[in-house]
Amino acid sequence: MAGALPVLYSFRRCPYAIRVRMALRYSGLRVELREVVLREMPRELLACSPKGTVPVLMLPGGAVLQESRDIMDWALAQHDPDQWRPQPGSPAAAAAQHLIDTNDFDFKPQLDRYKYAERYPEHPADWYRSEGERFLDELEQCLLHHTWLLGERMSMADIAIFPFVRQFALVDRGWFDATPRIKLRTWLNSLLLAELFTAVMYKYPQWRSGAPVSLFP
Ligand SMILES: N[C@@H](CCC(=O)N[C@@H](CS)C(=O)NCC(=O)O)C(=O)O
Repeated sequence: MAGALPVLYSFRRCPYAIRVRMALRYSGLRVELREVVLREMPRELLACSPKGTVPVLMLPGGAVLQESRDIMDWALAQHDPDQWRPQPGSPAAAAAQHLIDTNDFDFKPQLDRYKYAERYPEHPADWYRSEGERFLDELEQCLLHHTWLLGERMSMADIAIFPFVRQFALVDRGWFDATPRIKLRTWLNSLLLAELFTAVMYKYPQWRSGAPVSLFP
C-alpha cells in the first residue's frame, strides 16, 4: 500500500539526490517520490526537515533522514546484493570514507565555484577548475589500479562520487574530454550509460500537496 512507503523528497538534477536514487534502485527498495523545485520547497518537507535541503527520506515510523549518505547507508543496510559496502574496518572502507569525504567537503565546494564562477569573482573559473582537478587526479590514480574506485567491482564510492564528477564534466565537456585522465573519462562514460543511472533520471512532475502518489522506481 502506497501510504506505508517511505517518502523521498528529491530534485532530479541534484547530485546528492542522484546518488540516493541510484542506491535505492540498486537496493530494490520502493519509495514515494516527491520531486521538488529548490526555490519552492514544500512546507511538508520543511516541517520534517527545517534545514530545507534535498534529498530527505521520511520513514513510515516517523524517522527522517536528512543527509544523502545516511539515506544511502539505510538503503544498503537493507539490501546490498553486490556488496557495495566494504567490510567495516577494511582498507577499502577507509578508502571509501576518505574519497567520499573529500568529494563532499572539498570537491563539492570547488565544483560550485567553478560552475557558478560569476558568483565568486575573487578568481576566474579556470582557477576554481584547477582546484577541483586535484580530486580528479586522485580518482584517476585509483582507476589506474582497478576498473572502479575501490576495486574490480562497482561500490558505493563510485555511486556517491559519480554525480559530482558528472556535473564537473558538464560545465565544459570539451575541456573535460581533452584532459589526459583517460581512466576517469572511461569510468564516467560507463556510469553515464549505465541503466542504473539513466533509469533514475526519469522526469517526475513537481510534487504539490494532494498530488497523486508517484512511485520510485
Ligand atoms: N549534505 C546534504 C546536502 C544536500 C544539498 O545541499 N542539496 C541541495 C540541492 S543539490 C539543496 O537542497 N539546496 C537547497 C538549499 O541549499 O537551499 C546531503 O548530503 O544530502
